[in-house]
Amino acid sequence: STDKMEWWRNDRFGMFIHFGLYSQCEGYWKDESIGGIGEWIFKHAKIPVDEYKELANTFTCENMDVDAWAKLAKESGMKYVVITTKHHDGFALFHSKVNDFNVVDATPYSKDIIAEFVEACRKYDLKIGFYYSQYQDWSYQGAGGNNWDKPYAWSKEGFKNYMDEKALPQVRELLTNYGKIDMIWFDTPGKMKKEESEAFLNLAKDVQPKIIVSGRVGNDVGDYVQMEDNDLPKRRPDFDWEAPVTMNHTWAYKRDDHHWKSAGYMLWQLTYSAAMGGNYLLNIGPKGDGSVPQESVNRLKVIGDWMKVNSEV
Ligand code: JFZ
Repeated sequence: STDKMEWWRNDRFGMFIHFGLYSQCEGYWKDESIGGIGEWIFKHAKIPVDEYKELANTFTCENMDVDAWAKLAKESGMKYVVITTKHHDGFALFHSKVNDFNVVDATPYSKDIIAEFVEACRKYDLKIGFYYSQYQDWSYQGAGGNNWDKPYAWSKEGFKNYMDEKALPQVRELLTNYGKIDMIWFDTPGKMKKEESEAFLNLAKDVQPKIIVSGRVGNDVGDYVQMEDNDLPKRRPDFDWEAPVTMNHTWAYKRDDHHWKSAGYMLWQLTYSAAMGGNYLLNIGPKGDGSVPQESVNRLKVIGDWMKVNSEV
């Protein structure tokens, strides 16, 4: 059918951006190196919620240039972007009227990064995807994933309250205030029930009828399948799929992670994904100041040069 998936099946290559308060930590908490992926430091270092929230006070983004992020995606041959509007820590990169743990109300930067980025994406004609952690929210009492810090623990009633008071209203804000949005990238559905996944799906489709909803909205109600992170299928699947992939071993920036994939390997992954009928969503993790690691820029330059020669532009 000539459906809303058409552009997505044609474009095949996107940029994932993991950026938030955690980016400032670079994998360290109080001079101690913390294991695991960078955006999970809140959890992995067992940081008390109030202390974690203080990271907002230093979020100045002094070397951030969202136009440069979008330009980098464009010049790399990418056709769409997916940015973390709110990751599991609960901090929003956009202005939210329903929760003040957001970039405008809580940080010295005080401007809506999502609004700025959306504008840049339109300038470079990139399709726009919003990552939103609908289940896990480690700074909101009762939300998913909260099991180390008792007062914040997940509960049935707590989760309903979180959905009604924060998650659904924020998804509505995201899909109402920024014009046409092409994709919403939900993640880690955890213990969500089918009705709950459907509440997110239905809201998204009500506000943006042509939006593509990721499979991790949960309970198999999304529009396509997200492969396990960094995993490519052995055989050609008979469904729409996308592989989210890191350039090293973390999504958010970690200063000590030097295990970079080569540009050649990533080009192989991209072409292999396209040949297998799927999309390749390649991640960058800007540093806490907003600048893109040089290692990522260098690799994307090689990929972009190859794309210019080998694809129709
Ligand atoms: C999730 C997040 O927890 C992580 O921080 C990052 O944003 C990543 C893109 O998504 O992590 C996952 C989600 C699903 C799987 C693995 C990691 N999976 O299905 O294998």
